[in-house]
Amino acid sequence: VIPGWFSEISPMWPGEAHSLKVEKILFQGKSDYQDVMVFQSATYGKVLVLDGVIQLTERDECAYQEMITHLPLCSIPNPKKVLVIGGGDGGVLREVARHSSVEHIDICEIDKMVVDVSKEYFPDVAVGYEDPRVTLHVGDGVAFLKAAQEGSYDAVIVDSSDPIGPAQELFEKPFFESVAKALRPGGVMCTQAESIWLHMHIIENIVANCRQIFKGSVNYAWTTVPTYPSGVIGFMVCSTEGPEVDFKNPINPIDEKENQNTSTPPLKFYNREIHAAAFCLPSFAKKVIESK
Ligand code: AAT
Repeated sequence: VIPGWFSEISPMWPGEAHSLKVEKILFQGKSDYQDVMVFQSATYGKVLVLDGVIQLTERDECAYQEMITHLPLCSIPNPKKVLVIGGGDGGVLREVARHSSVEHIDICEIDKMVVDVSKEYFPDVAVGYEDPRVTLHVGDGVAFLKAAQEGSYDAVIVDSSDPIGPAQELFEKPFFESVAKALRPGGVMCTQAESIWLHMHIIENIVANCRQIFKGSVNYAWTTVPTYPSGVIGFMVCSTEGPEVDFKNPINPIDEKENQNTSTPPLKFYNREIHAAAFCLPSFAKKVIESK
């Protein structure tokens, strides 16, 4: 550990730890679920850390939040009802709100402290909560989905932390079953699905489960996020049986209508080309994912 630097050490990426130089620690607390910390970094703006793991930095959050949201929402016509699991910082809400067809956004975040801290330290991210279409539910995403009305959502976005801690069940088969149930026919799910460099065993397991559960289409996509372990993160992008969804050819582009909501700054990362490219996999990952 280098004095004055934050190092992200976890058994989920043994033998390596990305470090950021700390200018100032702004918040440190312990919620019912996890340790919560915010610090000012020298080069990535403010950083939100849960249980020692980086959740977002001001500089690169756009890559993750835009991709996890627009990969599913730009792939279906007129999404109206959207559910976000996790994502207490509000960044995914900010992105969902860009879609003018959306009428209602539920978010179920387990940890109220994440919501409060984000509103205080990350106003450009938590701005998502200001949209009148948003309803916040504080609770466990697993329980929320079990109780959700069948077939009621066009899209479910699972912006979840890693499977050590409160998010563990969000990577398990029963959870994916309740996501599929809560979606309308031809509805879409996009879920945080870790790194092809570090977690092929976790990815294999998610893909195998999703192939059994999602009878529409099952895909893995990925993007670069410099402050996530290995610098990349992936998404499981699936649809239920019903109207076919071709994720690789987005039919609901956002590029042209991005400035509709003038209180939100324009997209920084997502565009049509990067959407299609996100589904191209390196050979080693392609082999494993296609064999499942
Ligand atoms: N958008 C920032 C990126 C995240 S945040 C993940 C959120 O999921 C956290 O706010 C956490 O409190 C919440 N969460 C964890 N478990 C649950 C649960 N069971 N139900 C509801 N919300 C939950 C993800 C960062 C990925 C990091 C990659 N290394």
